[in-house]
Amino acid sequence: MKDLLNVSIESMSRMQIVDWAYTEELIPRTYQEYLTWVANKHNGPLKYLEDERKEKRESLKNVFPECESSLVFLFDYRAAKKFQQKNNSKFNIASYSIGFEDQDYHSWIWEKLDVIGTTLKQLYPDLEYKVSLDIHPVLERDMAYRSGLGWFGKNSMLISREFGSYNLIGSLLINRKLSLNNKEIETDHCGTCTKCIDACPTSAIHIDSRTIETSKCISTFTIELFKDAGPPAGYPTTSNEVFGCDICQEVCPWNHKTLNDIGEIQFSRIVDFFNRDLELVVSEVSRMSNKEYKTYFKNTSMQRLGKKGLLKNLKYYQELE
Ligand code: B12
Ligand code: SF4
Ligand code: SF4
Repeated sequence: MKDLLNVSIESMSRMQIVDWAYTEELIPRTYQEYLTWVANKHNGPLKYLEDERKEKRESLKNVFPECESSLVFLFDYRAAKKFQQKNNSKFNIASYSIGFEDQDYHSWIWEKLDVIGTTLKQLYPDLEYKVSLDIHPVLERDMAYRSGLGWFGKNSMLISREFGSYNLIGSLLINRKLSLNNKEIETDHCGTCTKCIDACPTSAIHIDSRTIETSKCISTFTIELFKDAGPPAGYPTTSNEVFGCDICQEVCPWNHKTLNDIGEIQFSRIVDFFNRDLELVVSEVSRMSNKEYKTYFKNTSMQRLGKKGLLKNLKYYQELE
């Protein structure tokens, strides 16, 4: 197993994996906190977090009955953030959306996890695995936490001491135990800092519970809501968020030093698209048919939002002009 992982380290960095860990804990350490969050209605419009899938999040066995252990990986998009900081775009989009060659991260990361799973199967012919990445009822930040990859920041992001929070979490649920050691659980390193809470334009962060009130979060409004039910107070922003929001990560000291350590991506078609005057962006999106929009943004994170959803977000900046 160790040999396989040594061989894989090089290919892991090509997969933008900056850290990974192993855990045999199948039950989230913060399931009760999640239940409290739902009881307080902080899931807002995201109903899938309160329906019958709520109980499923109590154990990985509910998602993959044979599960005995899991490998949890952090997929890095710091190079995208660095690129955006250097090439000040007129409109801001979440860095993850350009961090994987402009591709929707679900397909990009899924493919990489599948490669790792297939490689593991060569070593253990009886091994079965299931990829866990957003779509299953799994508390993924908790998986990363209980495997020792980081702590829950006050902004609710999983933060790694070495790599910050500009990373996505993807896991393999495995039907057997592997002879691997656990990392130690990371302790809290937020201390008395409140930068993320002070910077959030819509006051979406609850300081006591380290959770987000989803209905106030710009990320919900700009990515998850396709119809316009009105934006949270504080949107539109002075920094022009039109798809997702990274503000509570941008101000986090744990993301500052770690950005110095890396290079940047060279190009992003999506950033180019949004680096124009508002009028031009709106007229180009408006003249596309729905089909043309889907073709233009095919395999990117913007595809799911759709033409209507994007125009809904842009409308609030038009109203400012
Ligand atoms: C729903 C969802 C959202 C919602 C709600 C976010 C939220 N904070 O709950 C919205 C649409 C707002 C959202 C936004 C974003 N998301 Co999101 N989202 C999810 C999703 C699908 C489920 C999260 C969930 O279950 N939330 C319920 C809350 C209660 O759980 P939680 O956030 O994990 O919080 C835990 C801790 O806060 C802890 N806890 C609670 N109380 C307390 C108290 C104390 C004292 C302590 C120590 C801990 C603690 O328990 C909770 C349960 O485990 C996950 C993928 C997944 N399946 O897990 C991605 C995920 C969390 N999102 C992710 C990302 C990248 C984002 C954005 C950065 C995207 C963007 N740029 O716009 C923003 C960040 C906003 C933010 N600050 O959280 C990543 C986070 C990676 C990381 N390093 O943390 C995930 C893991 C996706 C992935 N595969 O990588 N997201
Ligand atoms: S993602 Fe933006 S709106 Fe949501 S909590 Fe963070 S700063 Fe606030
Ligand atoms: S900005 Fe400060 S309080 Fe917020 S997550 Fe980062 S270290 Fe923690």
